[in-house]
Amino acid sequence: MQNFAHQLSQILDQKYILTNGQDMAPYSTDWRKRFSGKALAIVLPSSTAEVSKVVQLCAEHHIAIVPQGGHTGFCGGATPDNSGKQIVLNLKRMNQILAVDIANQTITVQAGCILQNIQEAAAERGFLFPLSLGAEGSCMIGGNLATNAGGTNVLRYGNARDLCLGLEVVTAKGEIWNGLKGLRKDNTGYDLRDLFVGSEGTLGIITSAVMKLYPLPISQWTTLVATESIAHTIALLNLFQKRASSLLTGFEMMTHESLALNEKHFPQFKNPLNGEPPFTILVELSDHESEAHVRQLLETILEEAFTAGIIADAVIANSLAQANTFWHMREHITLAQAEEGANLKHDITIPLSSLDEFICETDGLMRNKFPGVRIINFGHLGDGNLHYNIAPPEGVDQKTFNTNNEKAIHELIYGQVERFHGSISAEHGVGQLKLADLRSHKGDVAHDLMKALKRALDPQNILNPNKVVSI
Ligand code: FAD
Ligand code: 2HG
Ligand code: ZN
Repeated sequence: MQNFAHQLSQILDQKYILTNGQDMAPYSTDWRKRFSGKALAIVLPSSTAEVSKVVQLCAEHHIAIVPQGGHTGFCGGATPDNSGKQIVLNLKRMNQILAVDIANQTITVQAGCILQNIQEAAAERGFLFPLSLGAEGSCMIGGNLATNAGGTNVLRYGNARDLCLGLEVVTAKGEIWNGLKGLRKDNTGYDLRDLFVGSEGTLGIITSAVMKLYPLPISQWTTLVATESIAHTIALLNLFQKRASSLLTGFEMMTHESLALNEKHFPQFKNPLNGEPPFTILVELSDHESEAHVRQLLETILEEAFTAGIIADAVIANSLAQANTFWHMREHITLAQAEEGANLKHDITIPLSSLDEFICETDGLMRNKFPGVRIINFGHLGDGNLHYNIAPPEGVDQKTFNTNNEKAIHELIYGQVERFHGSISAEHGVGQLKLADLRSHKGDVAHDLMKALKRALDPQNILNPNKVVSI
């Protein structure tokens, strides 16, 4: 081990190799404080060449590597285990915007770029980089790609994978694969880019990426709408899809119970809709024509929805500040949950055609089996993606509740997900949180194929072992 430490210090300046417990602490516990571990060292490379050399050295010494970006992931993917034998390779020093190609409408960035910095760099040049999520001030594009992050614009622009045109990756042997051409069409065999996207650091280390840019919309209008049921909410979604088509850029759902928790911790976010509606829907339209055009369209659609009896109330944001408040209200639900205590997260997708039945049936089963629980159900309804999170009854100790009920609650919800042909991870990934659930969810054939890929690309099992699949 001493030899390893010495050789490591030949690759990076000693100040970028953290070994002191206090220095390592921020890199060893995730954002939710749900997972923590003990690393051998935290290594902070500044270039692809350094990443490559570190991986080669680790391969030589059979030392496992946990790639890490902003450490905001929800599934413990970026947290080391407790062995004290894994290094955490944090990419934060690789934070350069490498190029903006106006003609190709792309931006090339290093993996450690903070998502918000990429959005701002794009906006400065008149472009939209549409990936957007609550953690955008601290998550990094390498982590976004490794988890195939979703967020609030997927409905119109797709997830991280859809926005990616190329990658540079360091393999488990320490080789550098340069796939940064940024082509929109390239059918030359297996798609390596799409294999690394979503692989959560288990197949390679993403060091740079080429991402798509879009023209900035001229005008955006945000509205909050009250609905009485999920059936009405889906009718509203379909109406917006029919009338606004690609101008529909956001369709988020918040239940009354989610907003009540939000208001408990952030009283500034009071729902402006009348009468505490069961479902509050945030709809955003983005237009490239004119402000008047999109405002008129929004009003027409809302009128049609009122007449059809699909919606009960609506408030259109009358300023950018109010639109931002609506979005902050939505984004703060995650923060309110963290304030309340670590609840049980379920990041699921259900086909939209079954969503109503799923929620009615699952809510019923939950309330029956676990009386008094709070179902903090909200999410990207336009994508069929629910954050179906479970908090204990008011006043019950969170830790005790989770210890006693976590397994049974996961089983109930995942059982329902299978029954309705959904997914147990829509956007947050598998990490260590869902490692044990993956085989039964994917089925033996798919799971064995994943293991075969892992063995082929990382035969020594040094890249983020025991995350996603164990071999
Ligand atoms: P990390 O947490 O550091 O890592 C995540 C995984 O990627 C780990 O397995 C890690 O090993 C791997 N990894 C990291 N960097 C690399 C790399 N360069 N190469 C290879 N592997 C790597 N997620 C959503 O999808 N949608 C949301 O709306 C959303 N909202 C959020 C809101 C809040 C308030 C918070 C705290 C989180 C939210 N997340 C959301 C979850 C999280 O932000 C995303 O999963 C994000 O993509 C993780 O990025 P990160 O840089 O923090 O990655
Ligand atoms: C969001 O959509 C995030 O806000 C977080 O994906 C979801 O808190 C959650 O479970
Ligand atoms: Zn989400």
